[in-house]
Order: sequence, then structure tokens, then C-alpha cells
Amino acid sequence: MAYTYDDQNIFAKILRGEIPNDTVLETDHSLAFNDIRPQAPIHVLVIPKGKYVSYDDFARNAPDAEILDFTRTVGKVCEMKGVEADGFRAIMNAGAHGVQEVPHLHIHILGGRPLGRMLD
Ligand code: IU
Repeated sequence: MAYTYDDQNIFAKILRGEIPNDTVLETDHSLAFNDIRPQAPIHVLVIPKGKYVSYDDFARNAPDAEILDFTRTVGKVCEMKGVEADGFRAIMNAGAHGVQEVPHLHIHILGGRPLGRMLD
């Protein structure tokens, strides 16, 4: 399918510097920042700087360097936040059924408390 990217989505505005964010880490191809409505003591979003709607768009269309940078950034954020020992949850929502609010790929890194079962 063709992916249509909305340049007016809130993360595009963050990447253009039009809206502030609470940056955790910035790399050549990725940005990590604290979620504005945290669901856990640690709730970081990691986004690629490229224009990808969702993970399937990214996985199919991003150059290898961007995929590697994104993956390594997630790893660095986990290390910076110290979630390896007690564990964490990583979530990527996509589309209507996934209840994706912002149509720019992001991974949620949640930790700092027991998170409970995700699926029943
Ligand atoms: P979702 O996976 O698209 O449903 O999650 C979007 C997240 O983006 C959600 O957790 C919001 O709290 C978060 N967010 C943000 O951090 N800053 C913003 O300005 C907006 C949403 I709008």
C-alpha cells in the first residue's frame, strides 16, 4: 500500500522545532523524548526523523542506516533509563485498530513499575 504522510502531525512539528519537546536523546536519524502524558514513571517515545507513518511503513521503506539508528537509539534509551534489570514494555501502535493517535512512527518505552498483563 502507499503510505500518505501528514506533514502537520505533531511529531513533524516537533522535528521541525515548531513545538518544544523534553529530549532524552537525539541522533543523526532519531529523536527520543519524554511522553507528554506519561503512563508510567518512565515513558519515552523514540521516533525516526524520516517521514514514516507507522512501523510497517518504516520497516518496508526506510534505508538500513535509519533502521539501525532507530534500533540503537531504543537500546541507548533503555540503558540511559536503567530499565534492563527490572524490565520494560515497548509498544508501537498503528492505524485505527492499533489506536494510533499521532501518524508518525513512534515506539513507546514504558517502565519504572510493574506494568501488568497487556493482553487477556
Ligand atoms: P499513540 O501510539 O499514537 O496512541 O501515542 C501517541 C503518544 O504521543 C501518546 O502517548 C501521547 O501522550 C503522546 N504525545 C506527546 O508526547 N506529545 C504531544 O504533543 C502529543 C502526544 I498530541
